[in-house]
Amino acid sequence: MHEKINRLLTELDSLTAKNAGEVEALRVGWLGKKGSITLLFEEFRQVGAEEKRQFGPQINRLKQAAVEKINALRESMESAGGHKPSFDATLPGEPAPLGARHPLSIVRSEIIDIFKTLGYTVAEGPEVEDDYHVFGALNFPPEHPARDMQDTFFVTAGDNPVLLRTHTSSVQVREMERRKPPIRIICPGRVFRNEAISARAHCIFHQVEGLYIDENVSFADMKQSILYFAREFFGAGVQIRLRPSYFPFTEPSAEVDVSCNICRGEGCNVCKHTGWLEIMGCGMVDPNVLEASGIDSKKYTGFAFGMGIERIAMLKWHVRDLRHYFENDIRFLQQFATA
Ligand code: 2NL
Repeated sequence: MHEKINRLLTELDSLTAKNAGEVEALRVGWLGKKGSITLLFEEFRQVGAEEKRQFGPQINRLKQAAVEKINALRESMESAGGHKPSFDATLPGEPAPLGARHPLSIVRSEIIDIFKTLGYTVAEGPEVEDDYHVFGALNFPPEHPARDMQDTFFVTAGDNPVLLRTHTSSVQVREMERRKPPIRIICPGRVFRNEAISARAHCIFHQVEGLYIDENVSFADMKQSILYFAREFFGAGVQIRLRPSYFPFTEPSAEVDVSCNICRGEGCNVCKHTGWLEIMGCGMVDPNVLEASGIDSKKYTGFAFGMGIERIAMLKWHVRDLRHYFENDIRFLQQFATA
């Protein structure tokens, strides 16, 4: 009996199984009704008292070892995915997380939709431009500081440099060159300025510019169009005010403020206690700009305006730092999810 127990112990040591079925076959072969260990116990019951004392502990250790070995084999099958699946295939699936539209994209669409109701159509053009379409055609004097290396990203230097557009006015110039009035366009797009990145400035940002050219287009038309836009975007209750300003491409020019919708004019830190928030620049297109693109400035007049999408989105949602728009932090972006 001693030899039998030792032989079974050695055999037990070298047991292996390739799948759950084999583990089950081993269990039956060792511990089942006719298993080696069960039969050994039957044999043990027949022996005398002296032998029982001698072999009892050994035979119990053998059975214990067999149970442990077979359990270990079964566990290794399950963790390898062999036995039962570790998931319940009848449970409903986990929904795939939905993304959200980028806040700049939401605001751009809203702005475009409002101007579409006034008959504007969207125009787009190249981000990589020549000096003429970004500056020359827009009445920038040759030595104007905006052409300076400090502001403009140059792709090539020299007499006829290639550069990244600093505003989408270049798109409007191209439209004026190839079309006859009436022209009523809205030009959204990415623009580039060589600035140090901070909470309030970035080297890439987004603009929407608008241009309306026809006979008898007046400053009053401009003011009313902008008031309509402001009330559609910020709410029917808002007021606008125009402050005199300067742009090389418009004369006269103005800065547009909208009444602060946060404090309703009471004064808060968003409007810096003025009750007003700046939303865009605008003006009557300078006759030099019309003539440069082949439009008769005696017959036609027009107005133009431009706004930064980042700034408008900051005012809409009280975004405190421009860099949020470019960092793609899911915790920021998810706040704009609609579903
Ligand atoms: C601002 C101000 C402005 C324009 C853009 C424009 C374009 C042409 C002719 C005349 Cl082709 N003007 N655009 C006019 C006034 C202001 O933008 O603060 N933008 C962020």
